[in-house]
Amino acid sequence: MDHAADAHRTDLMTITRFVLNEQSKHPESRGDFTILLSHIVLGCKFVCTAVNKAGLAKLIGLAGETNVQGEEQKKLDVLSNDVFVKALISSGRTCILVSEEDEEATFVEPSQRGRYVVVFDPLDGSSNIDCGVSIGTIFGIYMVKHSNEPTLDDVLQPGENMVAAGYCMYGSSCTFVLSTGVGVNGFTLDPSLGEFILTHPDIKIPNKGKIYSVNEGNAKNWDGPTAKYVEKCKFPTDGSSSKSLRYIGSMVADVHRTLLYGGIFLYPADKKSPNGKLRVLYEVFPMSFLMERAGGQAFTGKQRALELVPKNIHERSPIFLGSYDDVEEIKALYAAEGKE
Ligand code: FDP
Repeated sequence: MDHAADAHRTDLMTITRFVLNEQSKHPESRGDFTILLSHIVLGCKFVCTAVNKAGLAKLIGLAGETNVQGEEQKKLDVLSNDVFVKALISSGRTCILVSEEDEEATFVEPSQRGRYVVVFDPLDGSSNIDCGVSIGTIFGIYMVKHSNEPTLDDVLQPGENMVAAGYCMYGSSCTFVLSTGVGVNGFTLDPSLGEFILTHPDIKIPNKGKIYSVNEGNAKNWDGPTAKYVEKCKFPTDGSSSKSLRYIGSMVADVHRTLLYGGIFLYPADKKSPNGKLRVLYEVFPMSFLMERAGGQAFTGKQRALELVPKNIHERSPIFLGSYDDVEEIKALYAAEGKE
């Protein structure tokens, strides 16, 4: 990218203009997706501002409530959830919402109902809020199957049925990464304009990377293939260089780095958590969707992640995602274990 030219750029590709351009390729489109996305973008801008002001406004700290996973909720989690739920319902384009923060799915009342199901984690990486480390919002969008009478069946669809997925990272800059099914594009918030501008067109993950990303503190409880894989990252036997370890502990930030630089992000199963930690609908699926669309892979230890069919809305799954060749290696280790 030519940064000198960027500084003088006058023809700005905002996210709205980008999605409208995409929409114009589908003459039958009614613009519903563009409207829905503009409400998600608004939610992200609001949360970005709140995250930036959190230290000042004393928004950080416990809100005195516990979320459905038994974690203490922070004020920013509560605020972000409220903002997204309201923004999504008021778009008039949603019929079911599933949020990490709400035990039950929200069924939008018929007068405000649209055709989309949105699954989201309004503020992922909450243990990083208090120290100002990057956190983010993750979302996935499905088309409802039964528009007259939406049911949980409309939510419990495999990830490959998603029509779009993305995340917004609240870091040193605010970055919105989106795939509407073909390709992955990244937009950076220009705070002076209040607009997301296309800065990372057509992101492709390198086929192989030099970084692995995992919470090694759980190593004593890992299964054989995960332990062997991480050992290979550190002590390769094929003459290649060792990989570097980078782990922020904030899925959006760890996945964003993996997408741009290549490598692998792992949150495996272990003896204490046989299903891993990350949630299928609003963490594993959207990130797997983006990885595949960028040329990478996502694997659960048993199957392609996007083929999973969740049985409940807060289900968890182990996940290995990132560069194509790196994920291929962990797949081979699981396949070899299956033959033993
Ligand atoms: P957090 O618990 O801080 O909300 O989904 C939760 C998540 O963060 C992910 O963002 C992150 O990748 C993972 O958990 C970190 O878990 P560990 O602390 O167990 O490594």
